[in-house]
Amino acid sequence: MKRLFTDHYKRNVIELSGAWRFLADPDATGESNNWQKGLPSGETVIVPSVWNNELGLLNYEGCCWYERKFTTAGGTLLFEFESVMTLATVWLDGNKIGEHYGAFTQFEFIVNDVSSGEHTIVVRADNRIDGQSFPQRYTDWFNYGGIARDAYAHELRGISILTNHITYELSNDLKCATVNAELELYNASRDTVSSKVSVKIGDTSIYNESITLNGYEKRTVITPATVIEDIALWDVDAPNLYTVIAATDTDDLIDKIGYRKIEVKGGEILLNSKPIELLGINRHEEHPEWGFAFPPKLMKKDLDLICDMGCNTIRGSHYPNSKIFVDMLDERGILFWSEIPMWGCGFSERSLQDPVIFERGYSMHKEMVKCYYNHPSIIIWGMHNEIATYSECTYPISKAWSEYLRENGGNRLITHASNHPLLDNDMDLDDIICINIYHGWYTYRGYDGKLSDWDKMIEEFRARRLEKGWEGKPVIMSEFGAAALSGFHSHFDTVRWSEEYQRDLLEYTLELFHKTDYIKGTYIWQFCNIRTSHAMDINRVRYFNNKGVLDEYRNPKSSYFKIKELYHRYSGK
Ligand code: ADA
Repeated sequence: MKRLFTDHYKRNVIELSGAWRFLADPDATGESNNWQKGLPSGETVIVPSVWNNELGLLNYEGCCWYERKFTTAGGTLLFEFESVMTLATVWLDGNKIGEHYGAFTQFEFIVNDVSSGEHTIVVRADNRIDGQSFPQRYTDWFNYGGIARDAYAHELRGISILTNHITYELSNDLKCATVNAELELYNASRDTVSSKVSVKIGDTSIYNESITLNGYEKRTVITPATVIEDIALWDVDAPNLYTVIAATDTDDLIDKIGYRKIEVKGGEILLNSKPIELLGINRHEEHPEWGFAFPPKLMKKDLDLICDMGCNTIRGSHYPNSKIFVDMLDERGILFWSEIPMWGCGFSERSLQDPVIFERGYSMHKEMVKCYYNHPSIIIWGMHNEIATYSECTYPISKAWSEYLRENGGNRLITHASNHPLLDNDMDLDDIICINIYHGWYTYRGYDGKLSDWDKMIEEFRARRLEKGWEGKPVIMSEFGAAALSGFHSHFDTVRWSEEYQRDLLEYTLELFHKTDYIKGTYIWQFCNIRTSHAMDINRVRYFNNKGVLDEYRNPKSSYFKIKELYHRYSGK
């Protein structure tokens, strides 16, 4: 996995990024023509990448095939894919080894008894959208296709460590942590194997035992609780991290954790027992040249800009971001909201009742928790965005998912982003209430289409909170904003699409939210312009969502400097 640090010293990991042979399959006949055994032709592409940025393939939606060779010492191989858009089927030497649905969560397949020498791996990526796709056709981002993040083949030897989740409880004074590790072990051998298994956090050893596993046995081990004294907390101003080393005789897995506590009390969000105002922005991990195959160098640049604006948090709208980006957030003390790509307006009430949609979303939540569990920066799990939470059909979904996340997701706040706050039933299930509204840009029934609609809405929602008994739940304005075309200026503050209109709308809303007693955070829509789907033809000039405070090449619009002034003033930094 691509990390900011080395995650294996003992294990040999073969990089599968780089040159692959590539062939589009518009009729989806590749499998019946045995392409899984080898492509009949093809051109060289560089993985990770999305095919839409290749000449002639901008709007291609369908299957594409990838093939490459690699050499291994053999034995058990764990194939790891960080992101394939959207349905991935993988063959090794012509034999199918697995299939995975979902563009933004990583997956693995284990294959035993691989011979030493050269092998061929073939991947079919299929980004076609149908009635059960997740997300659906109508989304406000582009439906890219391809192997969009890195891929690896891990050579597993003897007792190997598949995952290591660190769970901890902090003492009331936040000085001690009671810690345990949950290790998923796998014996990558046909024979019974014994090995020492150890876990160390910083300088403290929390586990050191012998374990025996039968051939190819998988076992979960939960280590007994260990109390660690005098911990240095992870916080926005002091993002202290501890290295966690889990090791067996033949394998290891290195990760980082940070000790912090996030909770909600009396309508406040408390980070390490202190109230915090979330000063945030929504960000897509997207660029016109790379699409969703976003290079780490640019992630750092985006983060530099976001920090320069004075943000202390980012919403990873609308899907799990690259792991290495979340590493950067851990290192820099930026709080993160991670969610799955359930972009509501696209899901009809009928599709919300489809068990396939439910299961797809559920497994995306499970994969998100599995992959990102240890990151201290993630303080919010987002269940979904703008689904029909005014109708009764969504409650069972939100109930099941919130229960899963509460039980398995570590110390995080649970929420969903709602665009009908006065009718929403599922807010009962949330720790924080998150509202997406665009007064001053879109027109809503019962409002005048003016900026002053905000003042009305804030008072209406105050009444709704009281009526529903939600006073204990902090409210976050999770989306608001306006589009602006870079370089388009106007003397008149009513001229839409101008940089001035966007800047003034953001100033008005930010100032209003900051002084409203029950609002505890803001996520501006959005960091930069993004390419969007052709299904979104209204209001999407150039087929871009132009609500970025920077353009798609990261050049600032006027609002960038206004946000910088306001966010720095609010945080006093
Ligand atoms: C929604 C949605 C965003 C974006 C935004 C907009 O609230 O969640 O993804 O589409 O509206 O720009 O209209």
